[in-house]
Amino acid sequence: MFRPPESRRAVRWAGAATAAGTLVAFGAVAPAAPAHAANPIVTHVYTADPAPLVVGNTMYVYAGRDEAPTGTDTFVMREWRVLSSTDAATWTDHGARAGVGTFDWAGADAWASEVEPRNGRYYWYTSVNGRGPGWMDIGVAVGDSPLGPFTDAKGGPLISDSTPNSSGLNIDPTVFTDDDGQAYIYWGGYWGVRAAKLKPNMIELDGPVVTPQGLTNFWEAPWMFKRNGLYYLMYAANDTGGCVTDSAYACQRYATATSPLGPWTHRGVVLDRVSSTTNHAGVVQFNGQWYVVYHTADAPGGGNFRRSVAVDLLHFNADGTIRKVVPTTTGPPPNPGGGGPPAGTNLAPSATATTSYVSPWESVAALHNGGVPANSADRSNLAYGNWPQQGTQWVEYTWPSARQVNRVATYWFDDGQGIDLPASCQVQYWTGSAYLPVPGQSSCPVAGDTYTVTTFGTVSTTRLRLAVTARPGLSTGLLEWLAYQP
Ligand code: FUB
Repeated sequence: MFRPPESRRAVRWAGAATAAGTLVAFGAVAPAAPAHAANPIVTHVYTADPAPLVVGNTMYVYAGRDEAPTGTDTFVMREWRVLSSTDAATWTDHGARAGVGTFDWAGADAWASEVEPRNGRYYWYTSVNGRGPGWMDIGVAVGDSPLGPFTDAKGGPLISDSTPNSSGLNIDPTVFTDDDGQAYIYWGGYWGVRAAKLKPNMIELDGPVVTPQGLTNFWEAPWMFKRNGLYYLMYAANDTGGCVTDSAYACQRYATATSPLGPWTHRGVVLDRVSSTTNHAGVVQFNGQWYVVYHTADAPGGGNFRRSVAVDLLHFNADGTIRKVVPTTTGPPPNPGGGGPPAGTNLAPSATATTSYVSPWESVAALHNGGVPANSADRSNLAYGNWPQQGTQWVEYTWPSARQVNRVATYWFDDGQGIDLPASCQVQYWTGSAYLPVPGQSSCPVAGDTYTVTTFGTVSTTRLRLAVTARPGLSTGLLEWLAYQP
């Protein structure tokens, strides 16, 4: 088995295998009072290794609990807790919902976990120290609701050191279900990432364990998700080549692939080193906005073995790459939903955006980068603006082949200075030889702080244009412009 440098083991893993403890009942703990909107998201206990999951209008975060006393240089982790929020800003701790005692065959170390839903059930994949040969195993518990109760789904490890081609450290499962229903599990530590298909029962591997290629400098903590048909794998790395300067720490790198088992293409660092040596994160879309959930040592009295979960916004560029996370102490603004874009198939992400003019400090990529503005002055996810131009300017989407479109949704940008809501606007399409107003266009509303929708008769076109006329002496801008197929 590949071993990490002694210094690294001493800092991060020493003694963890002897941190035994068993909880008898989970979910019996009275929920703590709702926490404040700030990072870390809860501070009455230390929480680590967060795994977000959205069910309906609620974001759940599954997390281990760090119980190490001050000055203890080892993990003391015996339970997994569930936190929830309906706005990604204010959190409720539902207490321990599973623990080492959930698994008769386990003895210690409730390390990183992740929950995956299937057929109305919730499968909780956990890293835990089994009492068999070797150290860490991956177990799976199941419950009928996101809060459980959870029981052992298998009666033994899903993955252990005796699993052929398993990782040097069988920890940190991430489970992803593709659109065709096939589920995949990635896991691993000590630079050994592994993957396998899961059977529909979610408790057996389906085929061999493979070693995915292209996950540059993988150390541990994989997290898989999909966006706009592209697979993403984010993971902790601890190299000193652009990641960290001290390999006891880690950053989060990410890679993309066009198929779920890779090969992967490394894309860069998405989260720099945090205040704890370990760096473990998950990504989720909630009420139209993307979030990264991670841990730090930032809570009062915190440390490498007394970590706390934080939440921040995650932003994508128009080409699908991820902008580096900006950790905050405030956390994200409340996102209670309802302010998101209209339902339907939005064709904007697959288009190329151009404009008659964009201010050098703004970006036309803002139009279709999937942001959910909190209001018309919210430029946190890029903004398009054409100050100091006046009169009529335009933005345009171009597709490589004709698309059918029958409505657009517009979120206007108003910076309270030179950029204001426009006087009027008109949707136009390219006929192949000229731009014409789309037929039967409803009014082009110019309200602020909301999406406004313009409907029209279906056009089939490679180019859709929005001509925007400013109020006298002012310029105009947009935070999002969406184009829907019928
Ligand atoms: O919390 C214990 C271990 O630390 C996790 O399994 C790793 O991902 C690291 O965060």
